[in-house]
Amino acid sequence: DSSDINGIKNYVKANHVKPSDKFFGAAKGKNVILVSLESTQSFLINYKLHGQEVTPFLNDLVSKSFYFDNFYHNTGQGKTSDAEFLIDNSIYPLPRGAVYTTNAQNEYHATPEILDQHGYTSVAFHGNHKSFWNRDIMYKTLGYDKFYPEKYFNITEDNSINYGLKDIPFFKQAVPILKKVQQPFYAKFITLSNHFPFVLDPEDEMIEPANTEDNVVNRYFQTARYEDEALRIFFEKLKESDLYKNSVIVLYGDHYGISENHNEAMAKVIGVDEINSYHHLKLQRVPLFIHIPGMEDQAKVMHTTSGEIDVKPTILHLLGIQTKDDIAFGADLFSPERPSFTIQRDGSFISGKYIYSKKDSTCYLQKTGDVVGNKQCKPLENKALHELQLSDKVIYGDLLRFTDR
Ligand code: GP9
Ligand code: MN
Repeated sequence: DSSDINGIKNYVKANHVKPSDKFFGAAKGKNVILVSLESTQSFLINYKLHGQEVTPFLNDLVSKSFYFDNFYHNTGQGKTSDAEFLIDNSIYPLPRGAVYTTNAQNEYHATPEILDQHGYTSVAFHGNHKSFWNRDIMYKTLGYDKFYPEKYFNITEDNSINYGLKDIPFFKQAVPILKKVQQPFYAKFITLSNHFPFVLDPEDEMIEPANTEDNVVNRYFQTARYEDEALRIFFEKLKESDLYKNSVIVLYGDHYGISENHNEAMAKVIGVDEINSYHHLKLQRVPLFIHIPGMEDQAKVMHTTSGEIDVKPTILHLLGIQTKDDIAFGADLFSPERPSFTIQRDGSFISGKYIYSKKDSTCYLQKTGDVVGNKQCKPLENKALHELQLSDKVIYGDLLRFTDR
């Protein structure tokens, strides 16, 4: 009932980290362009296959952005939609099922709703059917003003594959629509081409497949290479207008692309004998870029252990919006006070010092992968479970009904 919200408020307040003086408001009034990178894992960044870069555009972007190399997805069965939920709410998705489909009628206090009070328009673009993951319903709940799904694009047999429109025509067709959106805006782009089973038309292949025994893994590099080219074109199109310099561009990998079923090939890819639960958790890293045109000279690789849960307060603080009364479980990525810590949906965690696998109850040193006694991980394991429980309560009890705007 409504009294449950008080315990949660207290927990969130106690864990709130104060924004960095330097970054608070650094992008005040700018547009936010958010790009969900389908199935994109961090090991691709700066990876060389057959002597070639798999993500040349993103590799170059590292040197012009705040790039987070210990950033993890926190998703569950709701995959892309769970990542979207985390990014907009800083609340964990559910232990089973997809919050986008099971709890789309709840009360939320998502970034689009908050930004609405600051004069922003929020839109989302995606080259698949509007009802996939119940997006058409959930986007209204979260405060998106307009959703541009499949029917707003010219989709043909030639320019689509797998789940829908290919990423290059997606960005090419979306930018002219974006140009007409009232500024300042919060605009989300959900890519699609790098999706299992990672199929491409021959004319879109820009790198040879890898040569492990596993064709899924082999093709993954090719669809990721194609996605990278689509991003290059997207930036080029943005730069043709004022949109580029008036925006902050946030790119994030939504979740893993290569599941545990492919561990044998992945061991070869990352150069280990066998993937244990330590390697598995490290493979849950996804790239996060925060690119702020005009601030390229301050570009930096940020090593803080973090996750999708942390993006909402980070964006709001960059825009100069306080979040101390928000029910949010993440912490500003630029705050010098933030703890190096993130949680996996199964209760595993990664901290600056330890990695704990819930699946086989093993505590590792984060840096070396050496196994240490479980009691060293216990306090943070308890914190992870407690935080997940509180977050689940918010959703199952629809508790944001009892908070004020
Ligand atoms: C579907 C796309 C893929 O529209 O976002 O979703 P996923 O299967 O990755 O959750
Ligand atoms: Mn996805």
